[in-house]
Formats: sequence, C-alpha cells, structure tokens
Amino acid sequence: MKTILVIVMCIAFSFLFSGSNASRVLLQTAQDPQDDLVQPWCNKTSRTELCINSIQADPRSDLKESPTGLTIITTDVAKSNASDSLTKIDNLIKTEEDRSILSLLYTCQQKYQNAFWDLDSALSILNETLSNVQDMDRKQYETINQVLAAAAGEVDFCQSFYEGPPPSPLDDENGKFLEINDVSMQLLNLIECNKTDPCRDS
Ligand SMILES: *[C@@H]1O[C@H](CO)[C@@H](O)[C@H](O)[C@H]1NC(C)=O
Ligand SMILES: *[C@@H]1O[C@H](CO)[C@@H](O)[C@H](O)[C@H]1NC(C)=O
Ligand SMILES: *[C@@H]1O[C@H](CO)[C@@H](O)[C@H](O)[C@H]1NC(C)=O
Ligand SMILES: CC(=O)N[C@H]1CO[C@H](CO)[C@@H](O)[C@@H]1O
Repeated sequence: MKTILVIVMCIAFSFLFSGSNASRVLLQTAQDPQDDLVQPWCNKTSRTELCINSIQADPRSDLKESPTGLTIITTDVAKSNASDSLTKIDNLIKTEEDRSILSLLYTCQQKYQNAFWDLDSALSILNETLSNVQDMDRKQYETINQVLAAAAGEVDFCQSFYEGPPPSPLDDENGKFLEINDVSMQLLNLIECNKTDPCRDS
C-alpha cells in the first residue's frame, strides 16, 4: 500500500518535473537501496527480526551501505543496552537492602562495565576497517570476535551469578544484551567466514 502510494506520487512528480533530473532522483529514493543489504544479511542470521528492527531504528543510512556498517549498528545497540543496564544497576544499588542481591548488583556492575569497554574496542576496530575501505583482515576479525565473545562472557557471568528466587532484577537486561550481541557476532562471522559460526581455519 505504502509502495503504491510512493509510486503514484513519483509519477505525479515526474509529470511536474518531466525533462529534469528531479523525477529520477525521487524514483531512486522510493526504492530505498539501503534495505537491499539489511534484509539479506539479517536474513542469514538466526535472529532476523531483531536484526532488522535494530538496524532500521538507526538513522545513520551511511552505515547501512556495508555489512561492516550493519555490525557497527548492532554493536552500538548492545553498547547502549549495557549503558542502560549500568544506570539501572546504579539506581537499584541506592535502595536495595538484601545483601545477596546487593552482591549481585555490584558484581554485575563490574561485568557490564567490562562489557561496555569490550564493545567500545570492537567498535573502534570495526570503524577502522570501515573507513579504510579495505577488507577486514583475519587478525582484525579475530580480535573483534574475541572482544564480542568476552562481552557475552561478562554478561553470562552476571546472569549465572545469582539463581534466586526471586529472579535476578537483571534477567531481562541480560537476555536482551546477549541476543543483540549474538546478532553482531553472527554478522561478523558472515562477513569473514560466510557462515554464522566463527571460522577456525588458518
Ligand atoms: C530469507 O531466507 C529464506 C530462507 O531462509 C528465503 O526463503 C527468503 O526468500 C529470504 N528472504 C529475503 C528477503 O532474503
Ligand atoms: C570512525 O572513523 C572516522 C573516520 O576515520 C572518524 O572520523 C570517527 O571519529 C570514528 N568514530 C569512532 C566512533 O571511532
Ligand atoms: C556462502 O555460503 C553459501 C551457502 O551457505 C553459498 O551458497 C555461497 O556460494 C557462499 N559464498 C561464497 C562467496 O563463498
Ligand atoms: C535496557 C534494555 O534492555 N534496552 C534495550 C536493549 O536492546 C533491545 C533490543 O535488542 C531493546 O528492545 C531494549 O529496550
């Protein structure tokens, strides 16, 4: 329905601007070439919907022109998730009185801080490979893969530290973080290994 409307509008415009370049520009915009990458790459991951939704919510269209750019976006989402979790932990620590939950919160605070810095270093290498317009080399791939896995390990630790009952106040955050971080790892593996699992050869 939306597509039809856009097409009708474009036809209307091309009559108005016939002979000029304006109609051609409008028709190109209507096709939204960015989605050409988002759909097929996210489709290769096991979390297609989360991948597409996270990337589409990001306004930086220049990053959607390469699979490395897509990985930067999902890594940024995970980073801001970690940051949100840290804010939540800070607030909970102020009022929590149960000692075992306090202990969980202090542990997870440390873990999320580490995860945050892990993602930051992943982002700086991803950004480097993006701006050099060169293929990611194997060493860069290995490093990014390691720091993303390390970030997952931190949050895994936070999740398994405390079994409850009651459930950990960070259950939801941990789950969401691990899911979006998993999308970044799958995209990274797809870029370098053409599969969602890490490449271990050579
Ligand atoms: C997504 O993948 C499925 C198979 O897993 C395929 O049937 C479908 O056409 C793909 N869609 C896009 C938009 O690539
Ligand atoms: C990414 O690289 C560009 C160009 O080299 C640079 O201007 C930008 O500050 C970098 N961004 C981050 C987050 O590192
Ligand atoms: C990537 O893997 C798919 C199957 O998973 C295969 O069809 C395709 O040819 C591979 N591409 C390259 C460049 O190896
Ligand atoms: C705090 C939190 O979990 N924020 C977001 C984390 O990322 C997901 C998407 O993966 C969002 O839906 C959450 O709101």
